[in-house]
Amino acid sequence: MKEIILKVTGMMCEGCENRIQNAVKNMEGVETVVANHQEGTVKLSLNENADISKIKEKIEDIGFTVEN
Ligand SMILES: [Cu+2]
Repeated sequence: MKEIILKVTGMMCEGCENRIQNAVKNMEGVETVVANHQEGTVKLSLNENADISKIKEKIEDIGFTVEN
């Protein structure tokens, strides 16, 4: 298992955190996802089935910007 911290801009509140968490939590290979709008981070625990680029795309598709 791998821990990844994405820098994500555009989150303003808990609603934004929930939007990201709900969009990502059932994706292939995602064990846990915790978004924090104050830090501007999305912390992911991923197993070997995860495709990080797809996860980033998903976050961008719903209106946020992934910086790393
Ligand atoms: Cu919000």
